[in-house]
Amino acid sequence: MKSTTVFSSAVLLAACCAAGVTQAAAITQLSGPGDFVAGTIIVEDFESGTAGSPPADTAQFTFEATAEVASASTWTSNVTSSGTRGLRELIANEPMVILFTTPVLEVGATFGNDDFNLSFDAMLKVYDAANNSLGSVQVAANSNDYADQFIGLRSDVPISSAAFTYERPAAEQLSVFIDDLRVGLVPEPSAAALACIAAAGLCFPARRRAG
Ligand SMILES: [Ca+2]
Ligand SMILES: [Ca+2]
Ligand SMILES: [Ca+2]
Repeated sequence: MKSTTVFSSAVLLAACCAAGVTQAAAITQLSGPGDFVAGTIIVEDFESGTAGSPPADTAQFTFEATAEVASASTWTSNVTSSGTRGLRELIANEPMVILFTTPVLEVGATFGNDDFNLSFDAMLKVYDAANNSLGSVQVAANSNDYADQFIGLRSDVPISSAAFTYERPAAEQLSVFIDDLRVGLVPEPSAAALACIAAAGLCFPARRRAG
């Protein structure tokens, strides 16, 4: 049984190498904010910004120069998941890229500005610290022009940046609009684990004695 497993793994590895497959993260799509399980969750609701002005970077989030705080009354028929404002990408056809100061394992947001008569997917793509793609998820926009849908994911590899984008050319010139940007941080080692690492010379002899 064991030799069969080893053989299968070897065959799989050889097949992957032959096909040039890059090892990507395991990505799980999240259906809403309630799916987040991280111990530390940070949410930006964009309510402290001024509509029509660039958002202020926060301790966790760095925004692009082409991002602006946007009024829901202008961009999403006055419907968004919090308050009266969200974040809009100024350049149509461009993704909304957000950098994370502390790496995360979960990311998501409400999206909208999905005007009538257009049928397209919203996409969320995530990247590691070296800007390698870790994977993506997509959601079909309901095209009611409300920011009333969620897109999010969980990765088993730390995420350093995320890009929200609309499928082109189907989305034509629609600007990406997001609200309630939510991330779940990579858990820090527990105090007990840190103490054990710091005192490894003490921990391991103790384990041997116990065994
Ligand atoms: Ca709109
Ligand atoms: Ca808001
Ligand atoms: Ca919508």
